[in-house]
Amino acid sequence: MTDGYDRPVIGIAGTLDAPPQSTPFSDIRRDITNEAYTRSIRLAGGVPVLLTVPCEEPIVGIEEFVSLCDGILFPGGYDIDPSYYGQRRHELLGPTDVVTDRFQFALYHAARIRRTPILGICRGCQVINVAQGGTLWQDQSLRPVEGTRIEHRQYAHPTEGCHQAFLEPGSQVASLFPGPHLLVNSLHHQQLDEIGTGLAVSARSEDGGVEAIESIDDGRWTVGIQWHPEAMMMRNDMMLPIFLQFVLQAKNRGRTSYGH
Ligand SMILES: [Mn+2]
Repeated sequence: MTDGYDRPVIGIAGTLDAPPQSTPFSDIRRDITNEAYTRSIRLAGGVPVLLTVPCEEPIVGIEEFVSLCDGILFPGGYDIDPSYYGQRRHELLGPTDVVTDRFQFALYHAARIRRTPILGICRGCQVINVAQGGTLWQDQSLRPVEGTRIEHRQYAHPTEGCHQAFLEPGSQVASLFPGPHLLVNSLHHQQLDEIGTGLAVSARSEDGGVEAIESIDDGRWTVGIQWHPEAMMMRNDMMLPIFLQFVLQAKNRGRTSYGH
């Protein structure tokens, strides 16, 4: 048998979500991910596992989760409670869930201490920025734009590119792609505002919105993508380099760095 059982284990941070209409357990939420994330990780050579949201307080088991994983993915989801970045709730804020927030921030900080490679997508990109001390525009309409504003809520065609992301030369994200810009999908109503400590912007949209961030010079591979590469992967492999690099980083720097 040629299988060496050496595929990196990629933990996907869980999300508590409303149960479907069909279930009799109507008061019991589901702890979810979706097949676009798991399929993208598998196509890149990783083994995805769901890290379920602890509901007790104080939460336990975070260290065990991080020990199990070579890399951790923070997926799309609901808005982050703005108290995490020192703001009151704006009327345009969407639904939030404090239990998921509490878990994901604890998981993020534990993973950073362990130097575990981190990929954040959409809300996950926002989790990275807020965890590093950055802030968000609670709705895209609140961000001042010079010139033509792009509609970033393109929910009708979730797997299709709809606007360009201009890649910052020399950035890790730019190094994954051959050209200076990428056509990306856009399914977000919030945007990054102030960028957190130790992070740099690695892509912007035509209207100046932040579309990707990454950690700088601290030896940790932490990348946030505001678009949804996993959903675009349902259509073609254009976004595969993001997942290949994440899984490679996980393989090289995951559990082997235990104790550093
Ligand atoms: Mn966008």
